[in-house]
Amino acid sequence: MEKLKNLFKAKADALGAEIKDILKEHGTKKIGEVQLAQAFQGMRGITGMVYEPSLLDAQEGIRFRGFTIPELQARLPKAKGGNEPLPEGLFWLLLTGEVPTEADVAALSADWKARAKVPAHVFKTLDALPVDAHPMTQFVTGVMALQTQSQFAKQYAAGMNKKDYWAATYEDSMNLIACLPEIAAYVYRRKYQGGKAIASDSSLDWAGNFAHLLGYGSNEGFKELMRLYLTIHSDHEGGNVSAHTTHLVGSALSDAYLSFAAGMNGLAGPLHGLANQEVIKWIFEMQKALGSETPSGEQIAEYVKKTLAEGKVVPGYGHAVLRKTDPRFTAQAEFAKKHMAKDPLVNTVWNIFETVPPILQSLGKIKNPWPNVDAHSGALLLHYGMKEYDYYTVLFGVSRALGVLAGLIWARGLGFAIERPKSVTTANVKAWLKGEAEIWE
Ligand code: HAX
Repeated sequence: MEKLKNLFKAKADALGAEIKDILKEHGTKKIGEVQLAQAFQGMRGITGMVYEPSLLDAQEGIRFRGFTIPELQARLPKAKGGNEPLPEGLFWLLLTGEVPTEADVAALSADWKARAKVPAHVFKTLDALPVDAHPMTQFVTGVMALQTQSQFAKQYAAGMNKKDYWAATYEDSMNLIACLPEIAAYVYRRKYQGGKAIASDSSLDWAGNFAHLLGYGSNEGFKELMRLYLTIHSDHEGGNVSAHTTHLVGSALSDAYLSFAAGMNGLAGPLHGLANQEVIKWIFEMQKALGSETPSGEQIAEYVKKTLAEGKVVPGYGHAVLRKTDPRFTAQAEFAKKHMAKDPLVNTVWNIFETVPPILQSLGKIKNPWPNVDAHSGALLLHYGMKEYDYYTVLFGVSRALGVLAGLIWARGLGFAIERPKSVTTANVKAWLKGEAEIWE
């Protein structure tokens, strides 16, 4: 895959030179100011990092190198007979900013197939875990076991020139992405299918083969869903927990495996990626409590109020940056309208969408009452028979690799510094407010 590697290098050299000039002329220019509340409340709204693959607009949603999801669906190459974009094309776009040709995507697909060599010790490591360990624990353990293959770690130990960091990170990232479907599918087959692993099908694309490895190889609808799913979950700019963690850990020159595993531990939190399992769990609990598979709007409203009264969040709703319905929710709703418009669970998801936002809005404190990506994904997976909802975040994780590893290659390509923001203590803040001390900078 020399074309992609060389294209990235040319882009990184050009942007690196531009950044040097920008900083020389404008390096002291302020891009914001930090309020005390932001320091105490999750650094919301502080612009404090540069991340190349994607950008989130609070009103419009995610832009992958400037493209919306419908634009990706129209422009990226597709599988033969398919309508959804191939994630290989999305990765090419995230890494280079250029829309790849069909031939580029076919070559990348072939390259990942050739790199998909998971050593036996990774599976043995997974086998050492209790089978009931959470799938995200198993997934991250598999990634950590694969870290033995890191070229970056080996080359660094041998004395690598900093000019070569990007190339070693590129190789590690490509190898890791290539191996993730096998590791993720092994976790699924081990936990839910009695350990009967399936061999890769070399005729399939990355997402199609992942569907096949999971055991859905004869289901064309599920393969198409995987192509869309793995494309739209890939990236959401740099500040979210999984992307920022990968970036932060990578800034210490931890290799791609260590950095990605760290990001995945963040994705496994219920306020982030685990929300996709929480949504389905919450819907199932609601159906049970109400004694109905298709509760009415009034019944849903009562159950939402009960959830809030118990001091819990309504999973799948709200966002730290977005202030509108997530276009990733809309893309999944469109897919459902096309392929499963009468599915009762999908219709319940749509009823919840009608019911929840006004209730959350009425509380007055929630900044975004609209659904996010996780509100819809589980219903699509269940339609095709994937009922093991505690596995869903692993699917998200496989997809997220495409974005955060493209971001990591860029960070090493641009030679970004180790991240180290300043913290203060509340005692320091109190003394500063009384005029008795400086805020240390
Ligand atoms: N249900 C109930 N309360 C909610 C809520 C929801 N869906 N969303 C926000 N709130 C509450 C917050 O908990 C907070 O309450 P307190 O003041 O009592 O602490 C208040 O409303 C203000 O929060 P906010 O400023 O609107 O939201 P945050 O930026 O703090 O948090 C979250 C953003 C996504 C974490 C939040 O909306 C949430 O918890 N949503 C439910 C979980 C979820 O769907 N997470 C997935 C998000 C998308 C993602 O990362 N996917 O991977």
